[in-house]
Amino acid sequence: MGFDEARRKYSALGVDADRAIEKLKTVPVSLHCWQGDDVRGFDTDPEKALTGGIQTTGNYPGRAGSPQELMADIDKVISLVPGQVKLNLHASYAIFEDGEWADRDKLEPRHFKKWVDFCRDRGIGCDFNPTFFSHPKCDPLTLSSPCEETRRFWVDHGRACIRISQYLAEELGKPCVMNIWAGDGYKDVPADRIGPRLRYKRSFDEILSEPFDKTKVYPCAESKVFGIGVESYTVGSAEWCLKYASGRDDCICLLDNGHYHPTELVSDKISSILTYDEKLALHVTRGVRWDSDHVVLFDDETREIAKEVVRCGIDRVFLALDYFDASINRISAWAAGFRNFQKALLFGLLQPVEELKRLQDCGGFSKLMVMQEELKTMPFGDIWDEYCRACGKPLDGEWYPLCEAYERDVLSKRG
Ligand code: RNT
Ligand code: ZN
Repeated sequence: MGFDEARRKYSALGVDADRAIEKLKTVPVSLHCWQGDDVRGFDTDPEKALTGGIQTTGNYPGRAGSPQELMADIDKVISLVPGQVKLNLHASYAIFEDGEWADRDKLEPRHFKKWVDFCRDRGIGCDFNPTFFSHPKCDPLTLSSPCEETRRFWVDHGRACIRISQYLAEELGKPCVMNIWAGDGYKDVPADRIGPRLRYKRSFDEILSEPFDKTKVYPCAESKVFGIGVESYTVGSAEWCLKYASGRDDCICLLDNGHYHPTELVSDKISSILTYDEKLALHVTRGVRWDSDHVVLFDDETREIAKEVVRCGIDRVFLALDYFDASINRISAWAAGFRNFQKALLFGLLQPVEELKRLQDCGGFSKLMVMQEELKTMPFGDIWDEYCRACGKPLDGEWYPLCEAYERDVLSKRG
């Protein structure tokens, strides 16, 4: 049908497609570096097991094994996706030079200089995450450990990460969201539930006592319901993180939509938090049974999340992706998830929000249902194509062959 005709159809509903496209171009979405190497990082033995209740499955060839390979892969992904990319780094992706190495409690901004150069050259911002997993000092607890030496090590790691986040924000001139997630918990029924939670609180307080500029660094607390090997109890539960973040002016609640019981929907939680808090952060992912990290699809819940973000204020929400699939081409997984979330955001921006609200408020529920259903089959694909064109990025049907070529020319040659 083509863009002009599609634009007319949306306009008849009171929706300005050009405005939606222009807006989406300015919305940063954080691209998680960890999809490129199965969450291994560079600061510990890459063959060690992933801990902290997360797991990658699959052994697809071509995993990035060095900073250079990971950067090349991120560049490839950036070339395949429309929109405003931001990079999301974990502390375990520190880049050491000349045989130097620093443990996590001793990390310094300079260990991320190469990443700053990478982001600056591409004009993008960078978010950051302390890494409280896959390390010998996980006992297996970290910030909630009863062992004071362990707890202190991880607090020092968190404080080092605040300094690194401040450095990233200052160097790149863009705010840095620093997300705190630790997989602390128990496989089986604990005898003491409050002790670890009290220690977790003390650790968070100590980390956030590190001075930082609140207009540049945005610390977050990410909750989880359970993880692999920690099925019975998670220290940083939903209630814990919600209470912690809402109780302070320097911490934001981060919702990962893979971290709830399967019938709980993050799309319904966004407005509850934004009733009280100015800001919210999201990890957009896809839960499947026990796994919380499948590649994001253009599915009902992803669209519903995006619609809520748009309706509540897209500028109030820090958006990040969080999935890792090692069973398919990693670049394709990465790009598909990013594109799908862009699609969902564009879909959200193309809703006739005022009219739908009016129908709800005047009790027009029959028409509301019909309209919401008919919106699903509007010529959305033509607007999406135009958005990709406007961003100078490949359309659906064009980007996957580029992935295949990269696999043939680059990934398949890796050892
Ligand atoms: C794990 C959390 C967390 C991690 C990343 C690697 O369940 O979602 O956000 O995925 O920090
Ligand atoms: Zn997450």
